[in-house]
Amino acid sequence: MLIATTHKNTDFDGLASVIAATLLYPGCVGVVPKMTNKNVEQFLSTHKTAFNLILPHEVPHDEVKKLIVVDTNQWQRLDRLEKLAGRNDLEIDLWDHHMMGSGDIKSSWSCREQIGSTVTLLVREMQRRGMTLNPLDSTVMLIGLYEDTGHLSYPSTTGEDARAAAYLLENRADLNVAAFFLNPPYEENQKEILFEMMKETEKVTINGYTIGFNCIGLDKKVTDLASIVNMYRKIVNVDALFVIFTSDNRNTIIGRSGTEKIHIGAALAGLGGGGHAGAGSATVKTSAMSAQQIKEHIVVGLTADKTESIRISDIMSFPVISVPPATPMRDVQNLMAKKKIRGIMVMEDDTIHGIIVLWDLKRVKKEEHWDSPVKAFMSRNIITIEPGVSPSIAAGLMIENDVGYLPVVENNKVIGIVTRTDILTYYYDLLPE
Ligand SMILES: [Mn+2]
Repeated sequence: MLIATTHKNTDFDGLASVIAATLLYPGCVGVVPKMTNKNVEQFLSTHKTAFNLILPHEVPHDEVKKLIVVDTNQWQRLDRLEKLAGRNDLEIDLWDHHMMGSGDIKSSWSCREQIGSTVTLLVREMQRRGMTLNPLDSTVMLIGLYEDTGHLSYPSTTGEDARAAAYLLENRADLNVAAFFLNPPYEENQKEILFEMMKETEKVTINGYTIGFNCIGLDKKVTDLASIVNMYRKIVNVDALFVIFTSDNRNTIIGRSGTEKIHIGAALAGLGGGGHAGAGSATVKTSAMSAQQIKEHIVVGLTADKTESIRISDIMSFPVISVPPATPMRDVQNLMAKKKIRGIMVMEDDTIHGIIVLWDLKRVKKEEHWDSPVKAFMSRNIITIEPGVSPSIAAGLMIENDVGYLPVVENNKVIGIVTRTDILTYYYDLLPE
């Protein structure tokens, strides 16, 4: 017997990948954990019989010759399949897009890639084989793909995800059905949690990013906390949000990030959890750590994280060309042309007076103005920056102050200059080889 299964608290990516496996492997039966996310449960209640699916207690363990695991690589996240963990004769195929954390499933074959959703990997294989799908299969796979990639908008989304989505749409995936299951209405107790979070959010700045923390006590079970956290992160407008939900004996930490620079999965790996750059979770017993300790643990981890290890000093231009304030505009123009530079600092004895850029030369309308001193045309709005800060902070300063150039100052000396172009080049990875 050949079975395919996924993690407990199954999301649509997990379910869709199981269904995809039943289509890719002839004779394969899908095993869906008993506990699934609310929207998956709702979907299964009406669609279950359309797929080749069974529940964990229905698996005849001894007959299983091959196991296909999708969307996780940990035995403990599977539902009631411990008996299979110790079997040497069991063949295991693994399909997963979780690259962080230590998986303990030893596969005979695997397809693991950093990609928006696991189902993308399986859909790609279907496309390779030239398979034709029915609208129902296409729809559930599209829901899984959209859920994990935020409709192809999360930073983890790749071209492969978009290609897979295109293939599913060509195979008549139904966007109305997808929209229905992807946007479930909020329930009363979910709203209560949201209002509770709004009362107070602690904000901490780490490496230039704003991180929000909430600690919420739960006295009853609330479904789909993750989507509440996701929504609230946008409401409070923080780069990343961690909410620690405390119930009787355990803390459930759910994190969401809006920037790849704050990797939620990595931040929660130290607490025994995991996830992606954009989303992750962890569970810690209250006897092991208080909510406050968990928060401190995350802060320390993020502070030490040097994901954005590039500093302004790495991308700035130097040495800085400067002229004294009395320099005639004609000389400034010649210097720019000769040195092929777009900006010149106006300085006297290490003191910055201003900056003159190529654009300012357009303001020279009359011929005699070329004899005027540069100080008459220079811009005096100078915002400086230190060499050790990150490009994202520099970008923020430029936007805030509407300047295109930031002199880089160390020990009161200008050691370089960073321009809008430098920042964009860095962000879009267009640095010359
Ligand atoms: Mn997934």
